[in-house]
Amino acid sequence: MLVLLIESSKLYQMFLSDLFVRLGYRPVSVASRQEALQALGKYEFHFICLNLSLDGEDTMEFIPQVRKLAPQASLILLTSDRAKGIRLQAVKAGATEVIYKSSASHIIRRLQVLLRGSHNSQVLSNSCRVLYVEDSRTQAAIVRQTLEQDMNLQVEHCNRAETALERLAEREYDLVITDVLLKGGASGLWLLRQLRQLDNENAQLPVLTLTGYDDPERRLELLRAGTTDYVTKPVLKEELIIRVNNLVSNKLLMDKVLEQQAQMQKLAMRDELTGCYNRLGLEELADKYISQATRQERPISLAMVDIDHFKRINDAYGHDTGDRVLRTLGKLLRRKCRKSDVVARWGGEEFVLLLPDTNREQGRAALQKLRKLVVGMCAVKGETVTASFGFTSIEAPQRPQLNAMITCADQALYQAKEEGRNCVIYRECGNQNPV
Ligand code: GH3
Ligand code: MG
Ligand code: MG
Ligand code: MG
Repeated sequence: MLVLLIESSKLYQMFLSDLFVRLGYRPVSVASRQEALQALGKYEFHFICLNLSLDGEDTMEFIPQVRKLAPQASLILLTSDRAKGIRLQAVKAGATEVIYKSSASHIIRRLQVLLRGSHNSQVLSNSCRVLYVEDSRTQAAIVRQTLEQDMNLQVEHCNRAETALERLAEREYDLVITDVLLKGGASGLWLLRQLRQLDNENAQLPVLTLTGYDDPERRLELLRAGTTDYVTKPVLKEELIIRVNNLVSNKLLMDKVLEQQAQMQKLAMRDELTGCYNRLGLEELADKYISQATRQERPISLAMVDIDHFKRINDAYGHDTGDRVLRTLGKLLRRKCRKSDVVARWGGEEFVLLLPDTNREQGRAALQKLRKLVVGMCAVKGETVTASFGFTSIEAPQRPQLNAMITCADQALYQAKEEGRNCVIYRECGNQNPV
């Protein structure tokens, strides 16, 4: 994020510039009004620091010009003038806040608060969990205090990288903070490398490393190993807060995006009219269930269900009534099947049921039960609606395949229609003769 520093004093400019860099911002320093206006025309700034004594001119008049060019930015006036009414005057002119140039720590503290208020206003909930690896008890106590008290985060602390890796396998975290040098065991760098090599979501977990070395070689080594960010020791509290805030906020945002993606995928897998899975959904889930059945050598059955004389219902009572029957049947199938069963609308008035852990006998019993329920529950204006069922089952050592099972169940369904409808027919997969 860009920060504009409008400051004529070289010393202050250096101090502020260095501070913002440490806080994770990109400062642009200018020394005059003209340069400031040029920069404002070129870039969009999130934060602007303006020194009142700029050029010895009347800065109060300059504030509205800056405000006009950066209506969204936080505009901070830095001043050593303690005269009464300055703050009010500045805010009226368009400034967001005024900071008095007293001590450096005062400026840092005030800026910190304002920066948090400007765009990092997201309050991290205490359900965010941080895994913190640190061998020094004193250092651990200080950092924990900041994370827990100031940031409202849940912190789990451990001394060793090996322990951290075990914890990561057991629970979910939103951030890992690790010291680099850890006495009597593997280093934070080792932990970082292990983490990035995992083949689960933890490989993408944000990691903040705390390092005692501030030389470029070490920093590059950490970055190459995959650290998301780092803080050099001694840890500046304000810096830690901002970096942790950024990392956790990004993680939460990414979680939200992934959740929305999953939600959209879920919607894409559903049939709008009946709420059952559509073909895409069936294929996705069948993949999972079929490989599971193969791996565990468990039986699996697949049924094709088709409403009898559905055309007549449409013709006699209209398409809307036909739709209502489809919805009722979809709901009935979903309610009466097991949770692990997949109920999908194959198209028109045909449904596919994928029944994991179900052999031929169990399949027949379940489908007969469903057939009777359809007779009892799906009536239109007093007229009974029935459905025909064709199904097939696969058991080890035979390997189930979705397409082959569908073809086979469809043949069995055709047979059911031939035999007078409202019945359940089995056909062995790969065998042309019905049993
Ligand atoms: P059978 O017992 O042999 O299955 O006879 P059927 O009339 O059920 O079979 P057919 O395949 O001849 O007709 C299916 C009908 O289903 C024709 C089509 O208009 C209707 N249909 C397909 N999709 C929908 C839908 O989404 N809503 C409604 N209301 N009708 C649909
Ligand atoms: Mg250490
Ligand atoms: Mg049909
Ligand atoms: Mg039909």
